[in-house]
Amino acid sequence: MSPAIATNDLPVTQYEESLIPILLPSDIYGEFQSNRLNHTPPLPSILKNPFRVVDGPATTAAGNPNEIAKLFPNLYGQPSVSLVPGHSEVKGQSLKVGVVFSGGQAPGGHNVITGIFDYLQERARGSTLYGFKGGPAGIMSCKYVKLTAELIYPYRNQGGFHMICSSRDKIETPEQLKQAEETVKKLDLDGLVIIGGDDSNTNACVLAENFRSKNMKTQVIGCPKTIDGDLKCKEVPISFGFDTACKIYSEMIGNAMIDARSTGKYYHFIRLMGRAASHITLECALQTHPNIAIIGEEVAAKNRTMKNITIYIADIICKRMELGFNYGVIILSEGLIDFIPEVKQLIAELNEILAHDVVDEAGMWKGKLRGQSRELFEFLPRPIQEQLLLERDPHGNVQVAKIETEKMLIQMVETELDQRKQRGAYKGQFQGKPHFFGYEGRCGFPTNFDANYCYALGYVTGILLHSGKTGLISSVSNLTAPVDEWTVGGTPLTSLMDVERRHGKFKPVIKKAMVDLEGAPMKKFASLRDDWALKNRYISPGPIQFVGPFANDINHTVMLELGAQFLF
Ligand code: FBP
Repeated sequence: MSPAIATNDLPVTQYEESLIPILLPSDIYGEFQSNRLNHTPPLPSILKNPFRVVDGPATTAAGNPNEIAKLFPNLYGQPSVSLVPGHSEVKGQSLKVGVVFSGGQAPGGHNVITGIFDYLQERARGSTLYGFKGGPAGIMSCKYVKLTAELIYPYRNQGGFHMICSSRDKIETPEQLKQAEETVKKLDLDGLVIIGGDDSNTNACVLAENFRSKNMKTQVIGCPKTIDGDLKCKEVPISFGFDTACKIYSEMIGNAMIDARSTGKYYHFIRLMGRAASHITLECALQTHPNIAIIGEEVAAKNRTMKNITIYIADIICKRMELGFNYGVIILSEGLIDFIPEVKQLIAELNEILAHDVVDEAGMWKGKLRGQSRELFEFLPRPIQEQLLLERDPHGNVQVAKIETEKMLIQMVETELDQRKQRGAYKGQFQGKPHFFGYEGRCGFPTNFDANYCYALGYVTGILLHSGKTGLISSVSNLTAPVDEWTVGGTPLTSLMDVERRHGKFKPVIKKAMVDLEGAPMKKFASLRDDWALKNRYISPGPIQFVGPFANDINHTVMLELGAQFLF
């Protein structure tokens, strides 16, 4: 293995010498990082040949259409668009475009930017692409960098969002909207691209509506980003980053399985990222076959209490003990806590209290909790109480990444097993090992799928802007087919919207796509989980492959949801 090389020494294969990247002198790339720069994402054939942008039928909203129509009078009802072979009416005029990362990282984000950049270079010569620094705050404070070929080059096919960084700021108040208007006017922007999750794309829609209501020329296009996989609809089969994050977590779960089996004495309780929906947990279960995977949506649908979940886990541990297995692997999503009906109720009450009251040690605020919620709050271990009271994120969400549900479950299972032991119903030695696999999965090298998907998303974003569209999220579908056959277009953001209670008020939000309990991935899991619980059917998928026979494999969720034939 050759030593890490300075980026100034990066091999320049497909770029001219003058495009050698400019990074900080301290930035060095290892052999693999440099090698990934050479991956050239293939484009779907529709994007390589002459195409036309065609409108589909008018759309409505995901929920409360009347409210959404009132809130977005200039955008509501817009048709989806798709690209079909034909002669383009789009003129090759140059564009000024700004792009921003919003929210948590998701592998592939840099390729969205390179896709937009390459489109502008190839089809809208003379265009300028600006990157807003530090997320939406960069739009409001007009902090930007002009994205050139030199600057973009070292980020091709690399993980992270560090080319321009990100944040969770919301552009919402009249003052913030005004600041955004001033920025787009100052830079004379034709287009603004928001690469984000459900909350960020809600923001994109608010901005698009605001600009259009003021007859401003700036169009706004969103891109579906989030490892959580909960920003999707018929035309947007998955958000980018999900594929990579699940493969990284699955490798780590597989390793924990081998550890459990080797030592024969630990139960690994692994909490996985996924703030609300349990798509990541479900996908990782399908990839690795743990003894238990707790799917939040099912817990809510079946009205499971914390006690029920504890007993379910303890029962399996006891049965495994009888079979001679004093070890196992249990996975759960970080959003689980918010699905347990009694905790959900407590969180809803705490949200209202945090929005309107002073929450201090004196504890007067606790008087506002209803009886059952107060009892539950007092019952929870002190660290969990404190974690539930942490400040909400700027979009009003509980910061579930900071709530150590895995530790709470270990404590509860331990107590349950101790009681069983006293009754002679359990003879094992339970040792729970808590893990949280979160941030480390959000910043890895994008899989070939995410690298290619993101590049296509970026490219189609350029097309949507060039053809005068606004208030759309770019979409790339038919993802189980070879890249050549992928289809592309744009979906109105208003068609994904509903109204929800946030920060103690009703707000328009993109409706999260939760795990469908009747969907193919869940059905597959439900049909296999009893077998996985007692027998060791562990699969250790190993690290992500970038070349070789499995390099282009797609995650189970997308394959199953799109109806592809799939062998386990
Ligand atoms: P996005 O929805 O913004 O993509 O973020 C998803 C996520 O990674 C969640 O899985 C996690 O709960 C959260 O971000 C963590 O947020 P933060 O980065 O603010 O700690």
